[in-house]
Amino acid sequence: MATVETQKQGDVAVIRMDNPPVNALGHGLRVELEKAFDAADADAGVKAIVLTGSGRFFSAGADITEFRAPMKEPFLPRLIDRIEASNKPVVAAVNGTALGGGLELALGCHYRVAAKDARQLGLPEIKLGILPGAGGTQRLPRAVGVEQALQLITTGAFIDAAKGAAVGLIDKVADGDVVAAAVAFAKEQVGKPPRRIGEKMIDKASIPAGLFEKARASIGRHPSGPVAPKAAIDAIEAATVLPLAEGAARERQAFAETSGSPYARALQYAFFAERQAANLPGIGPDVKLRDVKTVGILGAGTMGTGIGLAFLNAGFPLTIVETTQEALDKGVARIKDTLDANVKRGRATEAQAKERMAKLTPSLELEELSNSDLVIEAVFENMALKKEIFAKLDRIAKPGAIIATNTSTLDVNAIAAETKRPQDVVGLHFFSPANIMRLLEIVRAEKTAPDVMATSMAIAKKIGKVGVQAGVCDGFVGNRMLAAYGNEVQAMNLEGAMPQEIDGALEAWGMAMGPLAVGDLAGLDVGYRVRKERKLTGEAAQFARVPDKIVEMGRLGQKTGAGYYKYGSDRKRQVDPEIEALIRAEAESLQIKQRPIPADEIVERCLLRLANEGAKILDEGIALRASDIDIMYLNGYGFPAWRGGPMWQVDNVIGMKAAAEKIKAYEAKYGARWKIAPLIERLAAEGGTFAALDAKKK
Ligand code: T1G
Ligand code: NAD
Repeated sequence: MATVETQKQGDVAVIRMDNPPVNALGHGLRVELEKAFDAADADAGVKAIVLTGSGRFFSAGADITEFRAPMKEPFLPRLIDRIEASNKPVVAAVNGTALGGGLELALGCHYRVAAKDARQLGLPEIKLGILPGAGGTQRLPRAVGVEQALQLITTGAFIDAAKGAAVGLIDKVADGDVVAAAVAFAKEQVGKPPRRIGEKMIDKASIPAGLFEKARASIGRHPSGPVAPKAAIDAIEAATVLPLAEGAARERQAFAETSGSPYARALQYAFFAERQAANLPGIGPDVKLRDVKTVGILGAGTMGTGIGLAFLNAGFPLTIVETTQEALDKGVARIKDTLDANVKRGRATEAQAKERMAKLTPSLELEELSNSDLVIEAVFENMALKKEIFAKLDRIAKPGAIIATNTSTLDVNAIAAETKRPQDVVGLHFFSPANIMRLLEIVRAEKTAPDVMATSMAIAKKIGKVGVQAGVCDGFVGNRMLAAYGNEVQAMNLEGAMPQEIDGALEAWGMAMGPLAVGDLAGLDVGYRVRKERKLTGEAAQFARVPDKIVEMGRLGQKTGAGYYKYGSDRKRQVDPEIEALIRAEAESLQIKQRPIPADEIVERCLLRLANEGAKILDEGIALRASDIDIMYLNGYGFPAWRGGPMWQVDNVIGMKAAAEKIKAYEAKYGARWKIAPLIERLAAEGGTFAALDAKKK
């Protein structure tokens, strides 16, 4: 329940917001805030006002859950205008996170004093497909300058108190108690005319020529989609030519327009879906987590080194084990190079890189992992090898250690059965590059203990990953759907759509990278090894002929300079007529009559194959929620967040009924690979949705 408490310190009224968990500025809090300010303004004994939050939050902004219903008075913009209009100096004591409407509230105060450890200051509305709607696009450029405001608002990036002070957002950084510092600061302002940011007119001479044109031109493939970034730039430009009231009216209009867009709805769905993914039925906060302080990794190849970096960057001591000195040195060098590159890119300091490297212990001895609290195996994708290793780890690893496999497709139950402690075994399926990709598919085997699942979820958060539970089946959730998606791509290849047309259509639709270019990036040999393990037959074997031939030509993708595309030294992809000729020859040998395939058909077939397979996975209980599947695709497979995910697309864009009809039509045309998922058939008949199904599980 939202509460606002006012406590007088001499002639300063300290107003404290308390609305757990993040002091979201919901209706209840706004009502209490207005009352508190009215009372403080009316109290003759009050000469100044300090506004602060509670715990680690000043305020995380507007209450996103209220976006689905008409907003109720007092509206946040008007409440902030009212605070700025106060004739008594108002100082925000920014005790911690101040985001979105929370920072806009602080900007409505006449001064801002921040706690030294306040690290999350920003206007991240763009990540929700909207723009700041309570004066942020008008007051921030007045406070920090137009360029800085443009950068902060169009990226949604967070800055800390020190940076805030450097750019003029924060007036004072408090070493000790921030409220005490703010009260002292407020006392110094008594009797002086309040400094109202909103009244300041921006000096046009301070705006570099062509700034807004450049900003519009660089929007390109913004992760928030095509609408919100432009609206934000337009609103900030309005601040440079209009007084606050008119600029704020433009902002509110743009806010209303962007809020209604499907992209904003998709991004807000993704916000909550990501948090929902961490909730595992039957595993409550009462489940005690295992204490994981040290980590060991087996295999220092593509994945082992990426996973290692993710843990080193999060401060974990790491032991990494290889079979040969050469492989070990190569892995350690890759880790060091990446740490150094992060320093060059300003993502880490020299000291941090040194500290992380110092926490790395390379070894050729498996026994070195006997003290690790968590051991992650990332060796070749070969069942016999993994079984042999888990049998050894069972003897070596300490009691209570979590033993994880990074396999991308193999049966984790069978791997766990090689140990006498299957309850300690889990699949921790990272995505390449593992130090970058946010998704961590946490594969729950039949005997995986609840505390191992809960601990794995907590570790995911600690290393900056989004943990999502998956059950055991071939390819788990993500790669099983990827196989269906890839199968349809190969079918369209043979039907006449060339790699650049398929990748082009999906990238224009918003995918970070088309599926064939992704294959070249990850290495076509990974898929080749998986197909050989699977011993494909029938249509699937036919469709695999092109990718198999490409690999057998030694074209493994970027790492060999050629795959579906050719790659120059700039790693830019080039269409290769040799591949086109190979695909056409294969089609001819399979008597497949080729035709041009329109881009929207390419996109639709990929989406529906993904969602159809996702629905089967959901029905089998391999995934807990449709929203989990979407979160996997947004964080592991380059699916644009502003498109919500394949399941969200069926619910909100294609429609369940239309999806069922289209899938049946494709089944009639192409056969069994398009067999409709019983769940889609059922939901279409009942007028149901995946979202309604998920809601039933809450
Ligand atoms: N509204 C409603 N609920 C929120 C919320 C918000 N703004 N922020 C967080 N929650 C819930 C969240 O769903 C979770 O719930 C719990 O709080 C803890 O969050 C006019 C219109 C602040 C960095 O974009 O980025 O202001 O799962 O698990 O990892 O211009 O939450 O426990 O039930 O994420 O410590 C702009 C969104 C809003 C910030 C904390 N604000 N929040 O991260 O905890 S739009 C934002 C975050 C706006 C104005 C516009 C993060 C966080 P549950 P958590 P965390
Ligand atoms: P890789 O070939 O790059 O690296 C494997 C490493 O394991 C090699 O350096 C090898 O020397 C080492 N190794 C082999 N046997 C070993 C042993 N007994 N002890 C210690 N080290 C040993 O392969 P990768 O791409 O890193 O794949 C590793 C695992 O991760 C596989 O199971 C793969 O399916 C999975 N995976 C790969 C990707 C990807 O995109 N590459 C993504 C997710 C998961």
